[in-house]
Amino acid sequence: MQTFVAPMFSIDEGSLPSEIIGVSPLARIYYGQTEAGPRVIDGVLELPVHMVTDGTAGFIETWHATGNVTVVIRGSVAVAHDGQQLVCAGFVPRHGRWADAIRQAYAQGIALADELGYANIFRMWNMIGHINETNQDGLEVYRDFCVGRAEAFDVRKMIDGVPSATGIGSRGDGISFYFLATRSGRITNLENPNQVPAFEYPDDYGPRPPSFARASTIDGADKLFISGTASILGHRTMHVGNIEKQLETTRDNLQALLRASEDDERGWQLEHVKVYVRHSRDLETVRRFVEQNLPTPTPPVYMNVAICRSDLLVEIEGVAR
Ligand code: 3EB
Repeated sequence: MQTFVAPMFSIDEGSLPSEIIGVSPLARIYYGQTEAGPRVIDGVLELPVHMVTDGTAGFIETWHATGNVTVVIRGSVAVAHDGQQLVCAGFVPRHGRWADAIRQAYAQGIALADELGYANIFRMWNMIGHINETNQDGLEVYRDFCVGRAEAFDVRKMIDGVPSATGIGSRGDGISFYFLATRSGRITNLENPNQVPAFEYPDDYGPRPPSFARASTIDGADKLFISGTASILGHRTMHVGNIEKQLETTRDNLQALLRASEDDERGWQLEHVKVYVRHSRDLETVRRFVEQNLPTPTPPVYMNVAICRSDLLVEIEGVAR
């Protein structure tokens, strides 16, 4: 019988992180100043994502393995797995239209994860260059991306829902993504009672709604993975142009998710947050607010990037335990 071990990660600024003794990591995501396809260096899956500018420090997000790691590359995606958990990383270079290329890359990753026996995809990150610009048909790049991702998830949605996610601007030109899956842990998704589920947004926000859940837990794992969360109530952006108010609504939405678990006794506590800020002039305000309102045992990381809706000024994701 397999026991499930919670996915563990660490964040290290600048230098290489210390690894868990004796086990090489599952994957390293380099949050830095370049973007490229997934690569394997010394047997470790790496994905460089362009999320950092001069004003903010880069960091390496390491996903720790629980046993021997196998890496498989197929087409534009690569996966690393250890018998219990899997990381899939992909990169799609700039296109005039995105949907087909995104559907193909995602479908390839999902198929590979399925084949290897990691059917439970519970968390994904999508870092999208030129996210608020339009494609060659005049459709916003984010909306174009959402079409391809939705098509790739169409088959799976009927089985076990969509994963929690971040869909955010990058400083690059292409679209970088990675997702996490488990072999044995059953996934439970949570929604925020104050927000329309993203996969049910009306078509004012694009031809296909964004395919993601607000938060996910995994049976046996002591973690709550919270999606990118912003100043949205119902399906509408609140407090356009007001960073302080957007921060308050974002905090309230995060807190609603920490309380949304049916397991009332549980009492989730935020362990780590990643913070995305549209305008560099808001960085200090955001830092102060996050320190006072969303304290975590590990320091938050801040990125100055665009956000999927052009009226959103800030977005915050988290992991709780
Ligand atoms: C929102 O709540 C804000 O497309 O994967 C947050 C998290 C957002 C993930 C995604 C988008 C995504 O709709 C935007």
